Amino acid sequence: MVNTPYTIFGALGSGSVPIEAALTLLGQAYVVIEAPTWEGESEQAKVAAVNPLKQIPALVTPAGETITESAAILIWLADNHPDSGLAPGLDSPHRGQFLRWMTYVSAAIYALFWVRDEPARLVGDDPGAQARVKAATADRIHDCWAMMDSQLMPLSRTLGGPYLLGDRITVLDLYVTVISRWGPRRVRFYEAAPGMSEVVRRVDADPRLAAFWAQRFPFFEGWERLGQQA
Ligand SMILES: N[C@@H](CCC(=O)N[C@@H](CS)C(=O)NCC(=O)O)C(=O)O
Repeated sequence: MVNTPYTIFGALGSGSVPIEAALTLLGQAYVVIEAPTWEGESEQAKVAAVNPLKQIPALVTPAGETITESAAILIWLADNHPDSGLAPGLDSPHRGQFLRWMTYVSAAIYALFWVRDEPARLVGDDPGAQARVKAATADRIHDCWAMMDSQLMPLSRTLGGPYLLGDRITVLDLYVTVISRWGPRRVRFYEAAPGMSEVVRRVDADPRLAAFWAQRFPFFEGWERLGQQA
């Protein structure tokens, strides 16, 4: 019997990338349906059938179930491959902190991109108001990363491993690594979150993901600063 692979509605450099990275580490077959939703209605139409919000990422599992919401997808994938170590298990003393920070990245940080990517959604066509929204959300993202760094790194240091939650890479590492590449970009993230910066640089350089990053979120000269103010 041929196993149906996972199907991901996603796009280069988008919120589907940590999910694709997780599947790469898991060695699971997957196909990506490219749907860069920010490019307009025809791209949104591709994902509308599986996600009425017309957002990526959306995952269709081999059993045919659709899961949306990046944090939920990442946690689900890790939980369904418990030997992978991609999440602390239900019996782990760190499960609560894992769920806390997965949800935090999604709710406090990723959610701001709905307005950052298109400030007119909230403030209309006024360029001055749009610039203020960009600046204010950049500051908020910086502050949220700083708060996470100050709250999570003491535990991380106690655990003493190379990753946020110890010796093994988890989907939290993948999530923070990718979301921190977006505006206001890594240079501000490095200022805000010096502890987590060491970890994301390690994940950027992970040889298991080198070919994947090159394909799905390529590094190039100056990428850490690009659009820093935006
Ligand atoms: N809460 C969602 C947010 C997803 C999201 O904002 N996706 C972006 C691309 S990275 C998108 O599709 N934006 C288009 C839109 O919101 O209209 C998640 O965590 O998956």
